[in-house]
This record gives sequence, structure tokens and C-alpha cells, in this order.
Amino acid sequence: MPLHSHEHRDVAIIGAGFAGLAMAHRIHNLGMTIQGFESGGDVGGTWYWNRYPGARCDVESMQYSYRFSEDLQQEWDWTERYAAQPEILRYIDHVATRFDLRPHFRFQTRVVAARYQEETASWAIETDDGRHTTARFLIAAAGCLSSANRPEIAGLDDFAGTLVHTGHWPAEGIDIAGKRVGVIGTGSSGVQVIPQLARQAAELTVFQRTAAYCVPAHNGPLDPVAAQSVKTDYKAFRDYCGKQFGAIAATPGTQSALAVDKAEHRAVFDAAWERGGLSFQGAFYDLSYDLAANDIAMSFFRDKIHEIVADPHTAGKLVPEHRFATKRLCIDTDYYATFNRPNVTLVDLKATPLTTVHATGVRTSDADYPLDVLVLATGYDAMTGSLLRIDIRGRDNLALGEAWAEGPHTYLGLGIARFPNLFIISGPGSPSVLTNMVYSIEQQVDWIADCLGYLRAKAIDRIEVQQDAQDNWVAQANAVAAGTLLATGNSWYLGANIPGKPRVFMPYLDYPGYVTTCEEVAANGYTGFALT
Ligand code: N01
Repeated sequence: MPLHSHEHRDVAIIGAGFAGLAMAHRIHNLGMTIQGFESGGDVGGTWYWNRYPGARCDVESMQYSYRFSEDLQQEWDWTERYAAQPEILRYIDHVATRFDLRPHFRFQTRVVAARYQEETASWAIETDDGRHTTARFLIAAAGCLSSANRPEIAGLDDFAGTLVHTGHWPAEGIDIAGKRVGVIGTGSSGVQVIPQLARQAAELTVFQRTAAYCVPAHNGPLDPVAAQSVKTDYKAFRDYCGKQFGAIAATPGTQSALAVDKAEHRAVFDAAWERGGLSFQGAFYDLSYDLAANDIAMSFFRDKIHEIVADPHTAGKLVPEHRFATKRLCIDTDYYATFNRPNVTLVDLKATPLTTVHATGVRTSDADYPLDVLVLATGYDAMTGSLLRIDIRGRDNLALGEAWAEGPHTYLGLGIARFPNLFIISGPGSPSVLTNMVYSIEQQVDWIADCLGYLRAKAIDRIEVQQDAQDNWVAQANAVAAGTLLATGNSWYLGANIPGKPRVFMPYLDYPGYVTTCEEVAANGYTGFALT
């Protein structure tokens, strides 16, 4: 293909992760033409990039998988309760091959710009290989946690050892054995990678700014009998999950933490700890809503961490100061116990701030830590970063960055006023990161595909979010979040981890309520959208 050639498709898709692949499959079945773009060398999205030791999903494998094909559900056998990154990538690879999805995508190709063209009601897309594509519809499936946050730490570029972000771990791995390793960051990624690195490194230094709430995964081999019983009626299991909060199977507590005594708190929390996983948050129904109930959860963690970690000083530093569940709960394997190892040191950056990185290590206000390897487990410019790094322009050349100057405003998380024929999957304003992502992705993929089929049947060229519908949705999303403690945290849900990012609670906090709203919008002829 010569450079600067031009091609036209019905639909362009950005990203070949879980969302982009499912979307391509549905669009292909509609008989529409597709051009997909993927910056990675192959399919997988998040699971293509996150190859750090210990990378594992915190949603159980029987749930964290596609439901669009019964044959696929039946033929794939997961090996563990929580699948590790290599197994998830093998699964995605299998899906891409089985449904012949790779030919829809150009790999190692990054979309750098996309401009809406009024005259033709289509998008002009520019990629970093110098090629140009036009498409009637543009679907952004670029991922919520795909734009790595490389913190602005003085001297970071001067580090002469191996510097790596967890989200860009090299496929060939990093030789850790016998090395002095430092990790900055103790969110979900840090909590997973730290125990693994501790087993291999000569010395591991953990630089912690904010302590994490961690609940054990209790991962292990998947019980084949239990898996088979799900497969006997997988649809019923999926339907059940879809009716739960976040589309994750759980049995939420029905009692208030304020209604029982201290002994009962401990018994309920201990049982939830033994079950493990994200459902801990629902041990009592009011932990995320009521300050006094939340205090009780905080006190359980204080006690638990002191029981696990032998050195009381280290244990004290590991106890979070922020409220329980106002940041994403971390699901771990041996995280707190790792600090009992003689080769692991915890540095509390709140007490002794990190001042600089230099060629041979990290300096804090009171000490110098020589390192061979420095791991940045510093997270992502979540939910908006992967879209805003593309120069996306809607009507009248309006830049997305300008439209979102005060925060990412969308309608249903699916579309943006003044950006016609653009759809987002797992966009801000949709439940996305507060759900089993694969489940909610498929719900949005189905909604978008049905919408495209509707537009084609009615010979409609253009679909555009109406401003008042967007304003109302933003207000509703804020109101739902304001009813919980989640909106009070200092989390990436709010953009608080990125300097200068507007503080808006980005995910929509009601799944499955969201699904009902989407269904009603479609059934009523796409209310809130102008179709022309
Ligand atoms: O990122 P994070 P993550 N100096 O933003 C610290 C999903 N996920 O990659 O809180 C020092 O949560 C930062 O400190 P602070 C999951 O949804 C899922 O870990 O800003 N420290 C924090 O400790 C998750 O929530 C899985 O004070 C700095 C850490 O870096 C999301 O991805 C696995 C710093 C970043 O934590 C993101 O998780 C992995 C600085 N300058 C990820 N800058 C599973 O499924 C940042 N930090 C299990």
C-alpha cells in the first residue's frame, strides 16, 4: 500500500482489546466494512501490555470472558479461579483466530488524529504510518487504563538502570534475580507485582505514598466440577451476573454494619476475607455509603494488617489513612505478608518524600536507595487519557480537549454532543471500570451495533448527542456518585492522580440500572440523539 493512500470504510475502530474485537465481530456480521487500528503488535489491549509478573484479573475467570458465542463459552476451559495475564492473552488470541478478527485491524498503528467532516457526515482518520482513512462511524475502544502515568519526578530520565512502567513490561521479561529493585506505587498493579519481585530480587524497596486496602484473592486451580456446572446453563449464569451490581456475581450483605456488635463485625469481615475478592466491599451493605459503617471497615483493616505484619512500625505504615473503598479495592496474593521478608523495605513517602531519582537510585528526604531496577506502578491517565492523546475534532473543528476542559461530558458514556457519528466503548459516564469489564463491554457493543443497524435500515446518515440530553446525563451521573463515599476519595476515578486533570467522578455508578436506561433510549428511537 503506497504511503498517503486513502481508504474508506463504514466503520473505523480504535483498539483491538476486548472491546474492539467484540465490536469488529458484530459489525462484520452486520455486513459493514471495517478498518481497525491497534498500536500494539497484536490483539489484547490491556492484556497485551500488562505483562508484569503477577498480572492477574480481579474478576473470576468464569465471568471475565465473552458471552456472545455459546460454542466459545463451552469450548474454552479456564485453569484458575482468577486468570493470569498469559492465560487471558491466550484466550483473546483464541477468540481473534476463531472468529477471524485480525484481518479487520492494522497493528502497530496508532491513530493520531480524527476529524469530523460535515459535508460527508464521516470521519477522516490519520494514523502514524502516514495513511488516511475515512469512515462514516468512528468507534473508540481505546481502553480505560491504557495511557500510562509516568510521574513527573525530578531526575527520572537520569536513571541508568532498568526503568519500566508496569503497563509496558517487556514481553521478554526483566531479569530481577539478585538485583536491587525499587517499586513506586502501591495500587492494584503494585500490590500484584511486589510479592512476585520480592521472591526474586536481592533487595526490594517499596516506595509508598498511599497505603492500599487489600483483600486476598485466594486464587487457585478452578474446580472443574464447579466450572462444568456453570457451563450446563452458562446463559442463566450470565443473566444472573448481569443483574448484580457491576455485573459481578456476589451475595451482598443485607445488614447494616451499624446494626450489629463488634464480635459480629469481626465474624462477618472474617468470612468475607476467607471468601476473598471484590465482594468484600458488600460484606455490610452500607460500607460505601455511611461514614460510621466505613469507620468499622477501616478498623478491621487496621487490626488485620497488624495481625499479618510482624513489625508493628511497618504494619502501622501499611494501614491506609483514607476511607475504605474510596479507591479501587486491591485483590492480592501475599501482599501484606511480603513485608515480613528480610529483603523487603517499606519507605513511607508521606513521612519522607521522594526528592529525586538519579543515575543509581532514588533519594528521599532522609535517605538514598541504590537500585538496579526501578518499577513505576504509578497507574494511568484513566478513562480519558487514551482519547485525549488523539487529536479528535468534532463539529466546527472543536477539539475534544476543549469540549472536555471541565471534565469528560458524555451522554450514556456512549456519545458526545458536537461529535456526530462517534461512539465510545467504556467511556467516561458509563459504568465501565466499576463492572466486570467484559460484560459491560458486550452490552455497549450490542447497543452500538443495534444502533448502526437501525440507522442503516432508516437510511440515516448522522447521529449526534443532543446537548440537553448530555447535560442531564452528566447531572444524573454526578448525583448518583454524590450519594456514595466513592466520590470523596482522591482516586483515579476522579482524575485526582493526574496533575491538572479536572476532578469529575468519571464512571457511572449504577449497573444494571444503566442497561435499562440504554434499552429505553433505543426502544424509543434513540432519545437524546438527533438523527438526520
Ligand atoms: O494504578 P493506581 P494501578 N510518587 O493509580 C502511586 C486496574 N488494575 O496501575 O495513591 C509516588 O491505582 C499512587 O499513589 P497515590 C484497577 O482498576 C486491575 O495500580 O496517588 N507514588 C498509587 O499508589 C486499578 O485500580 C488489576 O498517592 C505515586 C500508585 O502509584 C487500576 O487498574 C491489576 C506517584 C498508582 O496506583 C490502576 O491500578 C492492575 C508519585 N509521583 C490494575 N504517582 C487487577 O485486575 C503515582 N503514585 C487485579
